[in-house]
Amino acid sequence: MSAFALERRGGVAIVSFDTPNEPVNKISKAVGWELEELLGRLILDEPVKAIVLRSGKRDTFIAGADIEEFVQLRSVEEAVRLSRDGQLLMQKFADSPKPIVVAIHGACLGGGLELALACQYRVASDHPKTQLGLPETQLGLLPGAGGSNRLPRLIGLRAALDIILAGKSERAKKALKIGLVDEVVPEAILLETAIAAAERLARGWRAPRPGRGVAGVLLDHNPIGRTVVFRKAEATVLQKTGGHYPAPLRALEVIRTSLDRGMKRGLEAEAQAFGELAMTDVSRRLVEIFFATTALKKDDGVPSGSGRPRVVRRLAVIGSGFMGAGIAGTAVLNADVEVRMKDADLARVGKGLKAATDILRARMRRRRLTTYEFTRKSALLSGTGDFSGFAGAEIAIEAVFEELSVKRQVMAELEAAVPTDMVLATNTSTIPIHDIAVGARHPERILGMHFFSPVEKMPLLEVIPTSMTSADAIVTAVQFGRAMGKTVIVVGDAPGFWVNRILSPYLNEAGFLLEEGVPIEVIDKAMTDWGFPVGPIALLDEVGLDVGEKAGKVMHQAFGDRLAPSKVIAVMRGDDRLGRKNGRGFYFYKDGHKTGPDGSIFQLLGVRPAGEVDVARVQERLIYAMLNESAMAMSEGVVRQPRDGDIGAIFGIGFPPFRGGPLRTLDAFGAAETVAKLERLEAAHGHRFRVAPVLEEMARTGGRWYPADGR
Ligand code: T1G
Repeated sequence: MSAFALERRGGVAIVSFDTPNEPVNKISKAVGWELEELLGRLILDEPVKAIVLRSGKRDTFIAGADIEEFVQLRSVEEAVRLSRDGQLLMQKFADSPKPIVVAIHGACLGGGLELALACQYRVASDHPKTQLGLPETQLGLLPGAGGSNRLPRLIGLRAALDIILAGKSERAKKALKIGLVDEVVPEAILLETAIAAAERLARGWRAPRPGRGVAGVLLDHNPIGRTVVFRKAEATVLQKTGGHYPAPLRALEVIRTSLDRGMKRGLEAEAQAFGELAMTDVSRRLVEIFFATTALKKDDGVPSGSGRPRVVRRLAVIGSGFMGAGIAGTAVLNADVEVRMKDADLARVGKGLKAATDILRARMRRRRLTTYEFTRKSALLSGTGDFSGFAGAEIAIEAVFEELSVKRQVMAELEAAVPTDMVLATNTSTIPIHDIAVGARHPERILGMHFFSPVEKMPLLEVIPTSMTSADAIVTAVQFGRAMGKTVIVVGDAPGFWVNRILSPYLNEAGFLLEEGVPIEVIDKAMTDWGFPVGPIALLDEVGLDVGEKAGKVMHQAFGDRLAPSKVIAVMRGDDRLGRKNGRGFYFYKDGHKTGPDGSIFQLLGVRPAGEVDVARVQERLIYAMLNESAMAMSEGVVRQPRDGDIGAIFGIGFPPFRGGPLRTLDAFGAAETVAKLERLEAAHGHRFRVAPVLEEMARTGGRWYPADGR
């Protein structure tokens, strides 16, 4: 069945792209051939004077080339061929003797935008779902169907680099401003506007192109200015990626070749670079992450059909502190639900409401929220000093002090105040949910929702059911977490759940290294060099040394001496150091910004800072502490499959995406090699490095966490 339907309006042929049985339009090889054949027919069809290309899908235009086809590529040559074919298809659109107008509503990404760039005129709807972008670098690739060559020519070098290097999308209004689209109209008149433009173009009218501006002439359109731009862009890429991601650097090379040596050479360079990048392990890991996160969007954590979700229209939040306000603001921002916040006294409620509103205000300042949306969403927030207004909520989330007795009391008060079918969620970072649910009259509706701080920025949510939680409650919490914009993993009700479980030995090891006098910046740089966004010491300051101390105690109590924390945090707490939150931690802070390591902690610890440090050994101890714990937690069923463990680590603690997560890293290292390394570490540093039994088993049997073909 064809992906394209044809309708005629006078001299305008309207082509509707609607891949049958697919939720989104993708440009696969087959679709590309069909599109090329259709275009050829329309060009020869004398009555047709112009063409409009639109999507038949409700909220997506074209999601790009078919990523499924990349994972089947087996050689650079094959991948180069795929890119060349894409370029040739787009060139036919660019060379069309009849004007082609694209009517864009919804996601217009990757090859979809490259197709739009090859057309003569672009009209977009002003709907929030209309996003235009080239996300290829997020897959370890670069725009390989002409986009790396066409975009800089259309919108200028600097604007093009912004879009291609970060792989980000722009909403229609911004796209209009930078010249990526020619018109932005409400969806209701999108098609008519595109048809009118097609008719004008057929009569010889040409769209006015925005001026280049002084900066454009000085920087984008002259070789010396371009050198300055490329040098700055390369430095920024290296600073952001630590050199671990080749795609943005290759994109810079290709764009430079294209602008300095012409489009023909530029397209050759684009196809070659695409081909080489498609064969890199980095791209394979990033494509795996794409498919894993997409699969998680459909995984409610219970056997399909076994849970009936409640549609959440109102959220109740107990505790209006940092986390409670973050949860409230994020729920209003992304899930667009009413939120009622409660705290012991109205002054705290007022502070919480302000903090939640500030999350909306920050988005408005960055033009990711209109003033109207800000006002409307702010009105969804309300506060109370009692339980008034809670009865109308479908779900309540408590985010009170991380203390078992306090959480138990809140749950008891909640149960007494709200209907028995309301889902009651507790935001706790380590305390087992079944301990909090002790004594509950309806434990079937109680579960954990562990958000990460800051809530509005961190993408992961752990949903933690107890053995008594109902499937309805689980599905309701998972789908609401997703509506809040989170990637949700359902994890087992064991201390630390998944993320804090694998983080615990890693942070402990960082403390032991400090006790040996290894400088703070050496430890943190060792791990940022390995690919983490921040090092373990900086992470402790961010999370808060009080939180770290509490979590450390819970994990030590639960897992015994193997997870006994170093004495460092206790010493820091003794010196009233909380980290960023009180401006005194392992680092100095000025105006809320980290300024540098505070070496005075070594006097507190009574150790001399070490001179020479073997950084590779520092990396080994920290990495293997986390990998070993990951294997152990996996074997205990803390997460249901390696995919969830890897996504949880990447989205929860910034585990380097180019490595694919701790389980993919264990597969890359190999079980036998990992066991040997851990045995050496145990001999040197004690039983905390004792090999997880599952790894010994895998070393014997050659076992892996993922099938050898990588999927
Ligand atoms: N290829 C293959 N499958 C895709 C796909 C794609 N480009 N986009 C989506 N899908 C599948 C997805 O796996 C899921 O499958 C279903 O569609 C619904 O997706 C040559 C080389 C468009 C914003 O990176 O960002 O073009 O699980 O649940 O929430 O230069 O999908 O149902 O079987 O995410 O409404 C660049 C990726 C490709 C965009 C829609 N394009 N897609 O979100 O639906 S590389 C992308 C998305 C490229 C060229 C280069 C999102 C979406 P299943 P979904 P959604």
